[in-house]
Amino acid sequence: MVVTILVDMFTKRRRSLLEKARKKDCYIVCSATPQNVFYITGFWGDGTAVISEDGTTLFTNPLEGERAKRSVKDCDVIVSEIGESLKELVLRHVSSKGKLCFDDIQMPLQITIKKVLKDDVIFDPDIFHSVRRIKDEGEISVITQAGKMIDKLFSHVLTLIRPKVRERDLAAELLAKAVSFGCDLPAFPSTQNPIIVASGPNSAFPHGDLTERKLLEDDVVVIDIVVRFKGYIIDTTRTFALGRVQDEIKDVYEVVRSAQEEGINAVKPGATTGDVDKKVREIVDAKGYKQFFIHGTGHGVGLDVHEPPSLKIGGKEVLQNGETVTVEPGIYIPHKFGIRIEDTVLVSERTKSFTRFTKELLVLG
Ligand SMILES: [Mn+2]
Repeated sequence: MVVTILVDMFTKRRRSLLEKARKKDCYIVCSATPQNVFYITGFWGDGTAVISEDGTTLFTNPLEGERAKRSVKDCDVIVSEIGESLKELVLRHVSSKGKLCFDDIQMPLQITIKKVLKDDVIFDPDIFHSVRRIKDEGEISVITQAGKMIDKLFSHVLTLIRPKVRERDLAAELLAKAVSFGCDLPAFPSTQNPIIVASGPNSAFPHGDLTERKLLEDDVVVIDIVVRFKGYIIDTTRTFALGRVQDEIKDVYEVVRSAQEEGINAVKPGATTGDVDKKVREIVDAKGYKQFFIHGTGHGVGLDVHEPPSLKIGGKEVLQNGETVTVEPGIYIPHKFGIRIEDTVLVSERTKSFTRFTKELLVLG
C-alpha cells in the first residue's frame, strides 16, 4: 500500500516535469543536481537522472551503484563499468530521443552533451523548482515530522541555556541531539553552521558566526536551527532571554512577535510575496524600527534552504496552495542585541506552522 503511494508520487512528479518541458518543446529532462535527482528518483548522491515518457533512468558509477539501486523508486538504474565514461553512457541514451532540457549548465557532463547535441539541448535552472515548490502529500508528511523534531530541539534548548555556557558548546549539544533524532545537517554556502547560536551583541548579526563567547546574565540569545529530515529542510528561529530583561528588549520582542504573527496570517493562496512582506514591514516600521529590519520576510524552503519564492519588498509572485515558506522578521540593534522569530509554514487556506514551540518570550537562567 505504502509502496503504491510512493510510486504514484514519483510518476506524478515525472509527469509534471515533462509537462513543463513540453512547453519548451522538450521531451527529455536531465539532471545531475543532487536535490533534483533525489526529487525524481529518491536517491541522493552522485548520478544523472534522465526523465522521459518511457520513465526515469538513473545513470551512476560503481561507487554509488548499490546504494542507488536500494534507494530509487519507480526508476531504472544503469551503472557504468569501471573506467567507462558516464558522459558517453548518458549521451548514447539521450541522443535519439528529441530535444532535451538540462537544469544546469555548469558541469562537464552538460558541456559535453551540449557540444554534441547542440541546438537539441536547452538549459533551464527553474524547471525543477517550478514543480518542486508545490509540495505533495508525501513531502508535507515528512516536513510535518521535521517540525516535531524542531519542537523537541527547542525544548532541549531550555535545558542548555544558562550563564557561562559557550555559544559553541550550546550549538554542539544541539547538533548532536539533531543527529540522534534522525536529522541530517545541511551544507549552506553563506553560513558555516546549520545552527546559529548568537548571544548578547552577537545576536545583532542576523547570521552570527559561532563564537567562544560565554552567555552572560542579561543576554538575548538567537537560535536559528536549519536541519534536513529525510531530505527536507526545516528552518526555524526562536529568541530567548536570560536574567533580568530590559524594557527595550521586551518592546522589540513584542514588535517582532506580532509582525511574525500577522505575516503568517497574511500567507495564503493568492496573496503575493510582496503582500506578506508589506504586512510584516508595516508593523515593524510603525514602531520606529524600520532601519533595523535588514532582510526579507522569508523564503521558500524544501530540498534547498532557500528556494523560490522569496518574500521580499515588492515581490510579485503569487503564493500557491502547498508551498512551504518561512516567515522570519527580525530587528537588529547594532552592538546591542537582535531578535528574530521564524517559522516554516505551509501555504493553505488555513496556513499553519510546522512548529508548535511557543513564541512567548522565555526568560531562562
Ligand atoms: Mn530562514
